[in-house]
Amino acid sequence: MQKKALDPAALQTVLTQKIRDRQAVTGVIGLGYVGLPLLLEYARTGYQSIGFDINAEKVERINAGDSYIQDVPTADLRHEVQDTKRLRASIDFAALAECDTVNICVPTPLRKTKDPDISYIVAAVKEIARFVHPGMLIILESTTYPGTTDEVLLPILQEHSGLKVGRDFFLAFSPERVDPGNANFNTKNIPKVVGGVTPACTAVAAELYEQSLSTVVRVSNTRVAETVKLLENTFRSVNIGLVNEIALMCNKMNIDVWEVIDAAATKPFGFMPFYPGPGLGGHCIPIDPFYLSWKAKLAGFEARFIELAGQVNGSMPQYVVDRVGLALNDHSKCVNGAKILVLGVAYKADIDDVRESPALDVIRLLQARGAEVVVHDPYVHDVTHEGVDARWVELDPVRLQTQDCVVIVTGHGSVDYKRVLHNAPLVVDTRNVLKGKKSDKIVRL
Ligand code: SAJ
Repeated sequence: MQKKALDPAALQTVLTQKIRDRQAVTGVIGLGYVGLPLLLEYARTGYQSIGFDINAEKVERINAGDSYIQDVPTADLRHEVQDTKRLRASIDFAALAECDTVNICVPTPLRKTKDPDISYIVAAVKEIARFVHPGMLIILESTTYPGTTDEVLLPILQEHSGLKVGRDFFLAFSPERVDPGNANFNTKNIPKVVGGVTPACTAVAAELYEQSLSTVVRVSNTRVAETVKLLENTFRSVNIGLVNEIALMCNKMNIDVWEVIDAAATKPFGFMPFYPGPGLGGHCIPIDPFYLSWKAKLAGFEARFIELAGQVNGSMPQYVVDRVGLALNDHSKCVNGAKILVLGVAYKADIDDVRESPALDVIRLLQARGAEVVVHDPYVHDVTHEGVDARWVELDPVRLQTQDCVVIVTGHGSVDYKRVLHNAPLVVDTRNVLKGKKSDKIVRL
C-alpha cells in the first residue's frame, strides 16, 4: 500500500515535540571553542549529544572526559560523558544518521588573497547530505558571508537527498558569539540570533536553542542572521581602525591620545571607547569584515570603511617598529644590532592565542631590520608561528637591564610592569599598561 506522505506540518510538529521532550539527538560538527561548549549545553539540557570532529585526538580526549577548551571545565565534560552518558564524540560521520539536529561550528578563515575559505563548511555539509533524513534540523554557526546558507548549503542538501527544505528538513543560520575567556558572557547567556530559510526553519531552530540558552532572537531569514555577526565584528574593526588613526594623528600633534580617550569615555552616552594598539589579531576581527566586503563587491558595492580599517590596522605593526627606531635613535642607538625584548605575543591580554597576532609582525619587522629579538609571554612559550622564530626568555632584572629596548605588545595582567620599567633602559608601551607612570624611559603610541 502506498505509504501516505507525511504532511509538511507533521514533520515540523514531530521534531518540535522531540526537541521539547528532550528526545531529539543533537549533533555538533567542529569541537572547538564554539562547538564543544554548545555540545555541553545540549547534554546539560538532557539531550543525547554527539560531537563530530576530523581530529581523532580531540575526539579521544572528549570521550575520556578531558577538556581542551578553556571555557569547558573537565569536571563538567566528564560528568556528561561518564555519569549521564549523554555526551560522546566521534570521527565517524555516519553517526549523523542518528541525529535529529546538527550544528556546524567549523573554521572560516581567509585565503591569502583575502577571499573567504568556506571549504570546511562545504566538507561538513557534504557529510550531512549523506545522512540527512526527513525531520532533521541543520544550523550553520560558522561566521560567513550573507548567502552562504541559501546559496551553498541548501543546494547541496536538497540535491543529494531529494528532500525539500521547510517541509522535509529544516535549515537555519545562527552566528556564534563565543568570546573565549569571557568571565561574564558564555554560550548559555549570550543572546542567540537565529534565522531560517523558511519561517518553519526559523521556528524549529529557535525551539532548539530555547531549550538550552537564555535568550533567543529570531530574525526573518538566514541572510539577516549571517550579516548580524559581520556587522558586530566590522563595528569593532572599523572603530579600532579609527582610534589607531587618531593615535597617529595625536602623535603628530604631540597630544596624549590615551588621555583623550579616557576623557571622551566619561561621556555617559553616544560614545564607546576603543584603544590604539600594535594592530588587529585573532581569528574574528581581522577576518570577518572581509567576508562582508567580499560579498558586497560581488553585489557591485565597494565597502570602503572595511578596506580602510584593514589598511590602518594592518599598518600598525610597522608604525610600532618605526616608533621603536625613533626611540632608540633618541638614545643614540639604532634597530640594527639592538637587543630588543618583545613583551607579549598573544593577540590580546590574558589569553594564549597567537592567531593573526600583530606581535608576530612586530617581531618579523624588527628582525628584518637587524634587531636581536627575544620574547616573553606568560601564556605563550613557543614563538615559532607563521614563519616567525624568536627565543622565549624569563623576565629577570639582568635580562631587562641588558636590553636596548622592551616593546610591550600585549598587556597581560600578570606581568610586573613596575619591575620592567625599573630595570629596562627604554620601554615602548603600545598598550598603555604604564598608564600614569612618568619617566623619560617610556614611549607611548
Ligand atoms: N583591539 C585593539 N583595540 C581595542 C580592542 C581590541 O587594538 O580597543 C585589538 C585586540 O588587541 C586584538 C583585536 O583587536 O588584537 C581583536 O580584539 P577583540 O577585543 O575584538 O577580541 P576578539 O578578537 O577575541 O573578538 C571577540 C569577538 N567575539 C566573537 O567574534 C564571538 C568580538 O565580537 C567580541 O566583541 C570581542 O571578542 C570582545 O568583546 O571581547
